[in-house]
Parts: sequence; C-alpha cells; structure tokens
Amino acid sequence: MRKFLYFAAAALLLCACGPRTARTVSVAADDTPAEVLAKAVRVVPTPQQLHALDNAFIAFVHFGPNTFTGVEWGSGLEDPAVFDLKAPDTDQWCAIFRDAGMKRVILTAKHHDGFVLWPCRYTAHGVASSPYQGDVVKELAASCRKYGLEFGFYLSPADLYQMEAPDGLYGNGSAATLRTVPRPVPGRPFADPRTFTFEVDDYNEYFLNQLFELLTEYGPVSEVWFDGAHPKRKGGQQYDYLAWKELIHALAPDAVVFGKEDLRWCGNEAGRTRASEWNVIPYAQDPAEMNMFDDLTDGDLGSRERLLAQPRPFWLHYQPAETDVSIRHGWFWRNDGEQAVRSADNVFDMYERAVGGNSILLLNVPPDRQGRISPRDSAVLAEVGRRIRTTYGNDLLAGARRRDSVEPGTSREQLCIEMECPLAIRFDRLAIREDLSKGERVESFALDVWEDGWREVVTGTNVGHCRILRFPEQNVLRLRVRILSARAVPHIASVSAFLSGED
Ligand code: OTN
Repeated sequence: MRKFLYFAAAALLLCACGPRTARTVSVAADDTPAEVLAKAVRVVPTPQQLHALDNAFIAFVHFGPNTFTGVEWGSGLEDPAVFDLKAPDTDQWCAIFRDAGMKRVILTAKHHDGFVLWPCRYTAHGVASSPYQGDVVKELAASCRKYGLEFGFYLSPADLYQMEAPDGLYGNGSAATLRTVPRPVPGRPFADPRTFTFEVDDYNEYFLNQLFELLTEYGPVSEVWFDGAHPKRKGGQQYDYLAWKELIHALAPDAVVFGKEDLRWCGNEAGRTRASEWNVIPYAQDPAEMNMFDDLTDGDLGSRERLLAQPRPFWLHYQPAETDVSIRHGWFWRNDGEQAVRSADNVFDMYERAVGGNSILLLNVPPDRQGRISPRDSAVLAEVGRRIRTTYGNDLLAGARRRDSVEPGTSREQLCIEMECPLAIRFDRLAIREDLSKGERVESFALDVWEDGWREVVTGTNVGHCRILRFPEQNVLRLRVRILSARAVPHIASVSAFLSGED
C-alpha cells in the first residue's frame, strides 16, 4: 500500500509540474492549434545550448594559407611553403578577445583548402610541411586556457586538397566498410586509448580521424563548427554526420555543434538579425536523426503563424542562431591598406541586435601574416569592450522593487512586471530575459513609464534568452513591462535597465 501511495504522489507531482520539457517535441497529425502552441513552450535548450547563449559574444579566427595568398577560398593546390609564419601571437589574440568581452575562440583548423593548422597524422598538407613547423591549434588552445576563454574549432567538410591530390580521399568512390577510429599511425601513438568503429568510406574515416585528434589532444572543446560552404564537390561525396556526431558526443560531451542540430546559421554573413529570432524551430524530420541540415534563411522561422502553418506531423526543436560576421571585408586578412575594417559603432550595434535578439554573435577577427591581430582591428575591439562594460556593467534596476500582476480584464498571459526604483533612473536600454526552462512564451510586449499615468515608450516582439530594446533616454521612478501576447503564461527571469551614454 505504501508503494502505491508513493507512486500516486509522484504521478500527482509530475502532473502538477506540467508536461515534460525537451529539446525536441513531436507534433501529431491531429494536434489542434492550441496543442501545437502548448507543445512549442515545452521545447527548451540543452545545458550546452543555454551555456552558448549565456556566452553569446564569441570570436572567429580565419587563418591559413589564404592569409598569405590574399584569396578568400584557396584551391587546395597551394604549396605549404606559402604558410611562411614565424610565430602566431595567440596570447595577443586572446588578450584582445577577452578585453572585448568575448568568451570563446573558434579557429579554422582546416578551411576549404584542406591545409591543416596542426601536425595531423593523416595528411602532410599542413603546418608540418610549412616553414612554420609548429602547431597553431596547440598555441591557441593554450592561450585560451591562459586568458579564461573557451576553445572551439572549425573543420571544413569541403576539402579541396583531398579532392585535387592524386591520392585524395574526397569523392574517391571508396565503399563504406568497417573502420576503426583512430587509425593507428606508427610512431604517433595517442594518449587517449579509446577507439570507435564506424562503417564509413575513406573521406569520412579521414574526417573522423581528424576529429579524434582535435577532440582529444588539445584540451576541452566547447564548439565544433561545420561550414556548409562548398567551393566545389567531387564524386558525390556524402558526409556521415551521424558518425561524426557520435564521436563528438563521446569525446566532447559539453561541445555544441554549429551547422547541425545544436546551432544554426542565422542566414547571412552581413550581421543582419531578424526582427523576431525564435529558437523553437519546426522540422519535418526528427533533427536527432538528420544527416544534413539545410540553411534556414526565411525571415520568419518560428512565429505562431509559421508553426501553425507547418504541415503536421512535424517536430519542434530548440536551435539557436549564430550571427557570423567578419570585422573586415572578407574572412581572411589581406592587407592593411585597402581592406575595410568595421567601426566600433557598427560592431556594438551588431552586438546589441544579436546578443539582444535571442542569438549569438560570432565575430571574425583575422590575424595578419605575422600571426598578430592588426592595430585597426584591436582598436575597434577595445572600444566595443569598453562600450559593453560601460553600458551593461550596471543594472539600474538592481535595487528596484518588482511586482508582477495581471490587469483586470486582461488574460493571464498578459502579465505586467512593474519595477519601482528608490530613486529616479535615467536609462535608454531595456534588457528582458525569459526563464528558458519554461520555454519561449512571449510574443510581444511594451515598455511603459509612469509620468502621472502610464506612457508607452516602445514595443518589442519575442524575448527568449535576451531581448534588448533601445529608445530615447527616459528619467523615471517607475516602469513596467506589459506582455501584449504570449503562447502561455510568461516566466520573465529578469528585467534590467541601462544607460548607454550615447549622444
Ligand atoms: O558562397 N557561399 O557559400 C556563401 C556565400 C554567402 C554566405 C554564405 C555562404 S556559405 C554558408 O556559410 C554559412 C556560414 O557563414 C553556413 O556555413 C552555411 O551553411 C553556408 O551555406
């Protein structure tokens, strides 16, 4: 009898806590619109995705033969001698990134040309054949640890060297057979004893071996970045991402994968952000079983209308966007004469729109041929870091009294969050965050200030991890966030106010 009572109590508690949340929730063919929306708010980030959003300003580093040849896409036929690097100053990179407020560094360990920036066991087309003879991956990983930054790497699925070389593995028509990863190489033993078996072709084995080296020999990896770009393809080569994913999850369980189910491309490389960036995305298949992910470039990926128009059945999946953009014109350093560098105003604007738009800003900063970040770029980043600290370092509502209520005659979803300050505050920024453990719920809201009555200042659409609104300076004792529409009763984690100090 006692066991039954325990079971009944657990079942009641579960019901009281509401339906189970998950990173992916399936929608049935006969689900009503209300059931679709109720399922949408059950979709929540994984701890790794939430961590990525909490550290939403990160650095991209495009570095390789293109730095020395001045092209954006190499041919794969470059002579390794062009990589005439003396010593990359990765400490300088990381000091600049840290002071700019960036939290992670992602290096192009292998770009499309197939040239590898570490002494890879499985190809000589890289630093080991160059005048440099060092290990850029190792240098950067060590600097990341030294400066308190997370490390990630970009490994291009497209590999022009493996396409062009006479013995190249890319698209060579090999059969998928059982392979052991990592493939032992005489004289180059691994410290990590783990091995894995996959039924893959030559290029996927090569790619898995490279992943094993990068995931086991350079310390913790926080992000693996798969570019969807392809200068060319060969032999109908397919990518066995499900095998790649199995290896990544085994060797780097805390890493997020860009270009696949964890993080998606925002849809442009210009730093543009959506007016409403929803991270609960509809898929016709279960993303956990998908090998290829198309680029999502539509303006509306997750509004109520978009979800309700999705042919059922389908899946709802949590997948934040990364807004990847270069500080320079182009992804690689070319020269310091005519190559344009973005202004601090422009980068700070992108920061507020991306980080304050439920997204992640991945800003590319390409080192020069001396392996250093140029003074023009570092000056911009220093100013951006200063602006972030002076604008967002002091929450003017820290001492305010919060009162949540529902106005008479409005629905439970139309929550009001009132903030009353002990002294009047001057502010021109509002940052609002949802409790993502309860899902993305807010669809639109307004900011009101009290001046002998409520006066609407500005409205916003969805919130998610963080929404930043910008408006003319206000000077008040009381303000409120008025939820205009929501998919369910909102759970607002925080409301903050800031003063940018801009003219
Ligand atoms: O030529 N391109 O491949 C290209 C031109 C403009 C913008 C993007 C691309 S490729 C695109 O790159 C993204 C990262 O910036 C993602 O990797 C996408 O999957 C890829 O298609």
